[in-house]
Amino acid sequence: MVCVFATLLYVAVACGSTKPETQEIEVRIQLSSVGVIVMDPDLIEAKQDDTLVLSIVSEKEGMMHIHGYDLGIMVSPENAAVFEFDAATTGRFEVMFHAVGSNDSSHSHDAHGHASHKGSSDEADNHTSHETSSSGEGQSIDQFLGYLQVMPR
Ligand SMILES: [Cu+2]
Repeated sequence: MVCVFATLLYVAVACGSTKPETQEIEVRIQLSSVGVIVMDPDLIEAKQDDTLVLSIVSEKEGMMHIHGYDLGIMVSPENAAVFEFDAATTGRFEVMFHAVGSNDSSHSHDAHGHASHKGSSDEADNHTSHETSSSGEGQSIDQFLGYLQVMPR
């Protein structure tokens, strides 16, 4: 009987030490000397149900995209992006970088503001969604950065 209690106690302690944690990870997205976009670290590791807080500094403007989770984080050289999410699903997920073209996006945003002021809201919505889906044109690059790996707890 004493032995059973001891075992239960041990299990309880073991469980307590593996409860979900918050992991703060600094991620750098850089242009390497050969013009390839790399992520440091190239493997982001977590345990299931951990909360990940990624601070992302990027030398290039674009979207860091975690496939599987389908999370997109806009990153740019001007601002460090902080992105928080729960690693609820286990597995190994590709992290990609989708660069935005070198076209003047701030200008077209101003134009949108004007258009939505004048037109109906329906019209503005259509226009916006079209703009988003056309991001694959010409300049954009899709670059493999690394993996997010979430281990079972
Ligand atoms: Cu993607």
